[in-house]
Amino acid sequence: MTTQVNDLQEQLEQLRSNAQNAIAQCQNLDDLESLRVNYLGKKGQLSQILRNLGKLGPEERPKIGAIANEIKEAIQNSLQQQRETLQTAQIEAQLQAEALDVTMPGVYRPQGKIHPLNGVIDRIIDIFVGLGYTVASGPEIETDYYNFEALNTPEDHPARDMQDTFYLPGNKLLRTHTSSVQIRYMERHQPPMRVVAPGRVYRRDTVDATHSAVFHQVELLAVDEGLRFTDLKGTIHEFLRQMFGDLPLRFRPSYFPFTEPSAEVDIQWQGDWLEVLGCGMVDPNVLETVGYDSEKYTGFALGLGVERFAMVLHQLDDIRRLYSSDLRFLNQF
Ligand code: 2NM
Repeated sequence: MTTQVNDLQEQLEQLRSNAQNAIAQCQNLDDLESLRVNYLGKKGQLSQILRNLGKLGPEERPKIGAIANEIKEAIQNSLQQQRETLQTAQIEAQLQAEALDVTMPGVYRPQGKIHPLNGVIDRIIDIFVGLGYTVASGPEIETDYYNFEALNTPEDHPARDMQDTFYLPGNKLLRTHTSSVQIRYMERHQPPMRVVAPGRVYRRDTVDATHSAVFHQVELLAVDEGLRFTDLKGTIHEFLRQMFGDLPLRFRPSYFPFTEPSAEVDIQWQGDWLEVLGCGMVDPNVLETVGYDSEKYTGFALGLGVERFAMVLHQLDDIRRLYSSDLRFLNQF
């Protein structure tokens, strides 16, 4: 064997040993790639050694070539092995860093919810919307005209008494019912019309377990040709059935200045008759006041107190609970 052969063989062995040491000590994938380029790349150390292959005789060349191939493979294997080791370590580290302790206590996030009164209003409105009604609203500060006069409420009617109404400076008042919204709606729309008006109303009542000076009403109005009391009855039956289920109900004759005939409706609830709403055929005077032809059109209307419904549905014994903003109470709904 020539010295040249021995020389090359030695250089190759040295290269293998250097490369494998460097690879074993390499701690990241970028550096590892640099090592690959340095040892095995086109201008790498192995190529440089093999440049001297030409100086060898024809029978020595294949021998060194075989050794070079073996060493190249060995370095490639070491690179691959170290690459896998580093990749595994990288994934392990990432898993470690992103680990979640699913047994840790959660973070308290207070969450708002619908107030029971609004929940009841939503349910009522949903039923009437399902029956084809449009939702309307109007001002809480009203004039005598919209709250009383247009509603056929004579000057001497008890509802106009100073005791019931909050009067404001400048001939204004706080609406005592949402019927004022119906008048405003009729002024701007022609029959046939179906409208439902939820909202806050005000009465000068002494506050106790069943009375509040501020409460909520839903009033409903339909005006069309040929509407009769049976249409009103059917509407009420369907509404109360959806609201309370199949309960016995009864209509009692009553009086409201804006309806004739008028009735109050009771449901049988836990053994007692319980009044839930007032209703009637809209007085022709009301229709004429907004410019409708009362010979051609008839209307029916109803009004209900939302707090009453909420108290029945949620078994409350004191209306004031609904306004107390006591979270221990509100969180139950
Ligand atoms: C009620 C009872 C009966 C009512 C009447 C009207 C209007 F504007 F059409 F005349 N709106 N609501 C009405 C009728 C309200 O509440 C107990």
